[in-house]
Amino acid sequence: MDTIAAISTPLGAGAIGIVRLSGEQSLSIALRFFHCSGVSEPADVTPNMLRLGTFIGGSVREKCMMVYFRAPKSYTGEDIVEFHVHGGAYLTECVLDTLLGAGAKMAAPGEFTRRAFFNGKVTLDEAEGVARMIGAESEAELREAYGLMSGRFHAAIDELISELTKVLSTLEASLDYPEEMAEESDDAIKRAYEVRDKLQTLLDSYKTGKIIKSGITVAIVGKTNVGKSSLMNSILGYSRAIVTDVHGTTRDVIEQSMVHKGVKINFQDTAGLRTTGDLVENIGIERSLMAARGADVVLYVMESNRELDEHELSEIRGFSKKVILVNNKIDVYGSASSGVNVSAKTGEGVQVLLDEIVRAALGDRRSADTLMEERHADCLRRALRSLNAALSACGSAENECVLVDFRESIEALYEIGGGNATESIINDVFSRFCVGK
Ligand SMILES: Nc1nc2c(ncn2[C@@H]2O[C@H](COP(=O)(O)OP(=O)(O)OP(=O)(O)O)[C@@H](O)[C@H]2O)c(=O)[nH]1
Ligand SMILES: [Mg+2]
Repeated sequence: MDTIAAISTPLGAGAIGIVRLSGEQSLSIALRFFHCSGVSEPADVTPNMLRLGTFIGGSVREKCMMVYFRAPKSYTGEDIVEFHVHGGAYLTECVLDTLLGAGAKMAAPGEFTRRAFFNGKVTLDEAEGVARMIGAESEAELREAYGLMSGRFHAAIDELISELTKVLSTLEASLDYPEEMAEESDDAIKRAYEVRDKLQTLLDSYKTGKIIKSGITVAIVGKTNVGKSSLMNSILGYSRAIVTDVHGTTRDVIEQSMVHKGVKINFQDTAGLRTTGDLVENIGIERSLMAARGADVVLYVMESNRELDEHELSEIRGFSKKVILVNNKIDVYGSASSGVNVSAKTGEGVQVLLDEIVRAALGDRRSADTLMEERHADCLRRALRSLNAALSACGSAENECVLVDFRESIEALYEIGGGNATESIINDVFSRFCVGK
């Protein structure tokens, strides 16, 4: 296999830039340019140790560090060499060009991790965890990415596979001895139902996974002048939206994201709801309603001295979303008996409101695994479909068909780890990586 090379740090000025080689020729290519006392041939290089030396090649004469990881104890499972040079787009590109000129091949996006996968260093889902970790925008997303990358999620899937495999072999054996094994096969089917429930729970968590990835979308709606824009500004800690005492100040949907206790939240401030003949404002109100329908959570803001009227109640029902009633301006009007009491002016109650938003969107999901990848959800849906088909046919005459469905279910679960994933699935996974990873 070719020896590949790439710049593994972001392009641009930085303190350090890392250029990486992977493959059999890594060390011999590297030593053509790296000069360091006591090192003249590959055998002189101790693995896993940074060495200070000089990289001389092309127009580069760079004091830098080099580290060698000997196969198979490396990220890719192959020989790897990294040069840690001064960061800088031009400098790192010169180093890379020099290595490419010496026979290394430019790495494709994700090719280092792809090699790690083919060398059995990571499973496909663990590799996806690596990509997710690199792209994580919040602590919650990072936590789930670690769950994937560390193999915790994989272990949970493996357990389900092994359970279903046991069920399958019991049922296979019982084909030949149906009467003697009646009790065992009943027991196996019971266990298959348990697996089915676990699959369903995992699949249900995908909704949460998607929210963790993209953030909780929160639409702030309510009548004009109740303090929606003030609330958004108070939450963000700066004046993002225009605030005046004129009714109908906000016209467009104003979006801004922030992170609360490790969870990304995307706020949308909207035009106040009222009947008006103003063409522009009416378009704004239409957009407010659309935002409310599309959000994960709706904050329905009103002044704390008011109760919801019939019209508002039916409007809220129409959102068919999780709605949190927010009573604003408690600094003037005092607290109300239901909903969350806040003052956008003083900031009172805002942290409680943020906690409430996270709870409403994600519930209590401390211990369970959360499904994060569409590919995994697709595999689980297929596994579940086949398992359901198998279970509903159990007991009927066509036992062979039941076994086929059980096998299909197991196959779909195997696909998560990449064991039997097709070339195009694997290509798709790695195409989402950056070059150099
Ligand atoms: N005392 C007090 N005044 C507030 C509070 N929140 C908002 N206001 C005032 O209420 C008025 C309207 O505030 P906005 O934030 O513009 O209200 P809005 O709901 O965005 O209004 P529209 O954009 O017109 O729909 C402004 O004069 C704010 O200063 C609060 O918590 N306490
Ligand atoms: Mg406003």
